[in-house]
Amino acid sequence: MLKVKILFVGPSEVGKSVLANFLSESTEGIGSYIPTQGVRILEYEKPHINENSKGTEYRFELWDCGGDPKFEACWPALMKDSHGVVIVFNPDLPSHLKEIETWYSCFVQQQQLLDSQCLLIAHHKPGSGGDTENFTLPSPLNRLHLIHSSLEEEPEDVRMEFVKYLKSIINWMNENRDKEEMSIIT
Ligand SMILES: Nc1nc2c(ncn2[C@@H]2O[C@H](COP(=O)(O)OP(=O)(O)OP(=O)(O)O)[C@@H](O)[C@H]2O)c(=O)[nH]1
Ligand SMILES: [Mg+2]
Repeated sequence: MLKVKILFVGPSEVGKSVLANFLSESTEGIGSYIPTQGVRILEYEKPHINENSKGTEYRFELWDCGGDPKFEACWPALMKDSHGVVIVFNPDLPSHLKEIETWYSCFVQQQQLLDSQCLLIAHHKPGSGGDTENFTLPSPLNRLHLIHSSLEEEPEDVRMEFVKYLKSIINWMNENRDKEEMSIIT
């Protein structure tokens, strides 16, 4: 059983916990805002992702991190051995475009993860402004895979895109393992 560790990071109150609950099929509903203290670790069982030719099984952990800068001291511990980073932001707030650059730099670049291991989610809370799909991300964020999430309108789109992302992470892990095996026998 291989553990796959995926971090959810980004500014506070954007909906990281709501999304992580939804994607991990937690029964917790959406209530009033409770800031995440440090981190919550959610187990995510997704049996049909586990099918691959080698019969390897995967256990996913979603690490839902608190966005408050006061937890910065915990970040190095959270980042350790992570396989993927999901950055969630609010597309209605122009300041977030700048802010997510910092999250990207700290959690992806400084950790030397590949851009393909990072997923950007523009999370639309209900009742938010309509014209928010037309923003442009500054470089280097424009190289990243960006998806929009709207749990009230298109919940299954988000789920499908997230599963695609997890599959790409697993493919990458498998390739790495194959390379390691090759380097041992050659
Ligand atoms: N109805 C609805 N409310 C949402 C949605 N996303 C976020 N909210 C509201 O926004 C609040 C904050 O969302 P959280 O998921 O707790 O925010 P967070 O990013 O985890 O915040 P921190 O833990 O402080 O970093 C929630 O308590 C909800 O009230 C959504 O898709 N639908
Ligand atoms: Mg939270």
